Amino acid sequence: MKTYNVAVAGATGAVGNEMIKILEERRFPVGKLTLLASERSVGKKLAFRGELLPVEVLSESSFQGVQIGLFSPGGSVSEKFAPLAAQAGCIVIDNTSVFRMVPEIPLVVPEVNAEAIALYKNRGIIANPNCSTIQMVVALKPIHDAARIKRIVVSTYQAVSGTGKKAIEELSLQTRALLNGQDPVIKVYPHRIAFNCLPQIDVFLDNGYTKEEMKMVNETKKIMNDPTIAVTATTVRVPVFYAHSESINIETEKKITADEVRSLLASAPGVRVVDNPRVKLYPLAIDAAGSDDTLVGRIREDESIPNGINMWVVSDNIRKGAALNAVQIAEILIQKYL
Ligand code: NAP
Ligand code: 3JN
Repeated sequence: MKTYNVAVAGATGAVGNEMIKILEERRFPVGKLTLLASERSVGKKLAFRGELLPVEVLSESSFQGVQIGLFSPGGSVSEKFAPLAAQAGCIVIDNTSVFRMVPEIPLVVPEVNAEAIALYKNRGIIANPNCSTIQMVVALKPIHDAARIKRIVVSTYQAVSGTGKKAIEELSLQTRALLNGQDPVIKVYPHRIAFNCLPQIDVFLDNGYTKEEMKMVNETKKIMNDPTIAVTATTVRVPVFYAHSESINIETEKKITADEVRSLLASAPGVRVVDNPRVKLYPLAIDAAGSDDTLVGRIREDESIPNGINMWVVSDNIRKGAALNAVQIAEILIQKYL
C-alpha cells in the first residue's frame, strides 16, 4: 500500500495529541511520522502504533521528504512555518485562523465542501475552520440545500479544551480548589472559569463582537460558498472539559418543518440525530466527547416567525472541531489528488 510521510506540528498540544490518535485509529497510511513542537518539548516521546517517537523542534528543515503536514502550533508559528513547509513540497492542513480567510486558500469541512480541497494547489495550504463553525455547518448544510438559510442566530457553550492543555488544567485545579475551600488561581482566562460562564472567547473587536464570534460569521459564508447568509453569534466559555454545545436558530427562505429537518439530518454525513424529548433524549457534551459525530436534537419550529427552526448541536471540539476534520481532509487529499 502507498504510504505518506506525515508531520504533526504542535504534536504535544491538545489538538496535536488527538491528531496522532486519529491517524492511528483510522489507519491513515503513514510512512514516517515526524512529531514537532517547541524547544520546551525536547526529550519528550509520544506513542504511535505501539512505538514511542521523539518530539523534535519545529524548524525550517523539518519538512524535507514530508508529504502532509498537520499543523496546530498556534497562529504566529503556522504563519511562519506553513509557507516554508509548502515550499518544501509538504501540503499543510492548518488548524489556526491565519489562512482561513485568504481567498485562494480553501477552508474545508469535508461533509460540506470537499470539492474545495482541489484548491490546495494554489498555495500548498488547506485551512481547517474554527471548531464552533465546523459543527454548525455540518448540521446546517443539508437544510441550506433544501430550504436556503437566510439567517443564523447562534449562541455557543464552549468547552475549555478549545483553549488547549493549560485551560484543561486550569478548570481542573480551580474546581478542586473551590471544593476544598481554597482560592482558585486564575491564569488562562480573564475570570474564574470553574462554576462560571464567560461571554468572551478570544479578544474583543471594534464592533463589540469577539474574534471567535466573527470567525463563525465569516467562515460560515466562505464554507457554504454563500456570502448572503446573515450570521450573528454569541460565544461563551463554560466549565465543560470536552465538546462544544450550540443553540442555533435559523430562518429559511422556503418553509421546512421540524420533521423534515429531522429526516434530512438522519441521512446527513457526520450527523447523528438525538432527539426524543419524551424520554429526555437530546445531545449532551458528555455523550459527544470522544465521538466523531455531530449530535443534533431539540429540533423544533420557531413559532415566532413563519420559517424558523431551533436546534441544539453538540460535537467534540478537539475531534470533529479540529483533529478529525484535518485527518478527513488528508484522507480525501490522498484518495483524490496524491
Ligand atoms: P496547546 O494544547 O496549548 O498546544 C500548543 C502546541 O503548539 C504544543 O504542541 C506546543 O508545543 C506547540 N507550540 C507552541 N509554540 C510553538 C513553537 N514556537 N514552535 C513549535 N511548536 C509550538 O494548544 P491546542 O489546543 O493544541 O491548540 C493549538 C492551536 O491550534 C491553537 O492556537 C489554534 O490556532 C488551533 N486550534 C484550532 C482549533 C479549531 O477550532 N480548529 C481548536 C483548538 C485549537 P510545546 O508543548 O512544546 O509548548
Ligand atoms: O476557544 C475555542 O473553543 C476554540 C479556539 C480556537 C483557537 C484558539 C486559539 C487561537 C483558535 C482558532 O482555531 O480559531 C486560534 C486561532 O488560530 O486564531
